[in-house]
Amino acid sequence: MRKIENFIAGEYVAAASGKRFDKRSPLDNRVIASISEAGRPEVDAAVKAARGALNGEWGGLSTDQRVELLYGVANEITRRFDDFVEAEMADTGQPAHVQKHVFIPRGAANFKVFADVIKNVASESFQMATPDGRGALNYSMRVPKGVVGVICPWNAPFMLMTWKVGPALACGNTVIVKPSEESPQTAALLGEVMNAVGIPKGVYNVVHGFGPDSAGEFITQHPGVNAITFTGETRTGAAIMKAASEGMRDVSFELGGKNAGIVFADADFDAAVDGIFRSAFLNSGQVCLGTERVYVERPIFERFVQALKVKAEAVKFGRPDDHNANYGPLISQEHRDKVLSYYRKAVEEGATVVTGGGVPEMPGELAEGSWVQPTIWTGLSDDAAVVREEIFGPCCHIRPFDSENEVVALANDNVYGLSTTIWTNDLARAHRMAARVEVGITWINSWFLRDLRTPFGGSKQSGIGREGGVHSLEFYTETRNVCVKL
Ligand code: NAD
Ligand code: 6OH
Repeated sequence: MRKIENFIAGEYVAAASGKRFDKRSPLDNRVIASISEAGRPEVDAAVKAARGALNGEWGGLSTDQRVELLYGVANEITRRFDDFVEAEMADTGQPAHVQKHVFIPRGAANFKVFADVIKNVASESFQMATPDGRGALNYSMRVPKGVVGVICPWNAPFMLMTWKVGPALACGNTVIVKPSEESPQTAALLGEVMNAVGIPKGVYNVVHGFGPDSAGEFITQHPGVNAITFTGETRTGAAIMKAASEGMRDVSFELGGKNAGIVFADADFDAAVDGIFRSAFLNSGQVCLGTERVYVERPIFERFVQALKVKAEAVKFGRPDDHNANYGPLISQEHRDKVLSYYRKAVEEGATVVTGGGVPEMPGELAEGSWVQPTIWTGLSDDAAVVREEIFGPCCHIRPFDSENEVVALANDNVYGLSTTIWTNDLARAHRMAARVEVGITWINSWFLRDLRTPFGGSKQSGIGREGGVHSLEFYTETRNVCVKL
């Protein structure tokens, strides 16, 4: 069993209270780590260290020097690739191939890409006339916000955490990261990388714990934290926003979703089935961009449902490193219970269960894990809870539609607006749809294809602000104008 401590001012430290909590494996519910739970004293110490670094060596570095250090971080993550893969697999139970090909490489890229962005960003300048005829020069500079609180979820822990830490550090901030209580390991490991590369102490801090009345809330309440970036549930975002209003701290939020997948009859059928299969079931459905509502044009509806069913029934459950397996469990028993409650609710609400709806039979100790079957429903009304609320599990409801206008109305009839994936070979229709569906991110004939320079974030209750490329700079810096009388 691993012991995981907080990482403050470059040192791994246990909380003074001695409080610890357990992390259990999603595979078999065994305790795999004991984690020190930070209290207010540790959050105070982390803020102090972060402030000290800003006022010290880190704050004095040039952009080029910071960029070189961040390239170093990316390289060191790549050098320790297997350690990150192993830690993330242990926390999430998700297959090795997803960690190796998507999540951990993205962690390294998040440092490299934002180092490149900050290196290449220009600033504005204006010459102005003055009464004495000599004029003045205005120029703007980007300065860091200061100490940034980074509060993270468990579904793609390392990718989503570095997606914030990378740009925050590139912009010259210091951070206090609060990983999810369900996925503490990769954030802890990144401390070793920071020290190995020579990132000054106090730039990257990690405090472990929970949300309310624990490390998460203590960060949001701390007057020394200048801005808060958060990925997680919408109602947690609301609580954080309230806390951030004290002291007028800025927030950036990536929140929940109930994303629509839309398939037109003219789409490449096999590509659409593959795409919707991924969007509904990747990472056991625990992806904010996932599609839990699928709308399929009526002429291909039955055929589509059958084709998706075949794929859903072909998944092979097993351990992340089992080469014969390709499908993992949910993050925890608590989350499994929530997902299964929706599986029951779907039946109560009158769904036809096309496939799944329960728990797979697992051998031996795996029987104790948080496994659930990929599940497909049809036949629910548009106001069913299962069609409206985010479940965050491997499931989707499929409904037929007859026209573009109808499907736009169906897709938009939701409080969330994170992303959508639209499958069609009609180019004009694709662009019309992209303009009408109320989301932050639209994929056409693809899903989760990510260029880190592009704006990422949600509309409606799916978020506030955009991150990615120069959009991240908007959040992680203040723009200061300097006026020089000539
Ligand atoms: P969550 O909101 O329960 O927890 C996220 C983090 O917030 C955790 O670290 C938690 O400890 C902390 N937290 C909880 N209450 C807090 C409080 N009052 N103050 C401060 N911190 C608090 O979310 P989760 O269950 O970890 O993640 C799943 C959710 O995240 C889903 O809703 C999913 O859609 C969303 N998500 C969104 C995106 C996106 O980019 N939009 C990406 C991934 C996940
Ligand atoms: C949510 O589960 C996935 C979010 C993905 C990103 O934030 C990203 O940058 O690709």
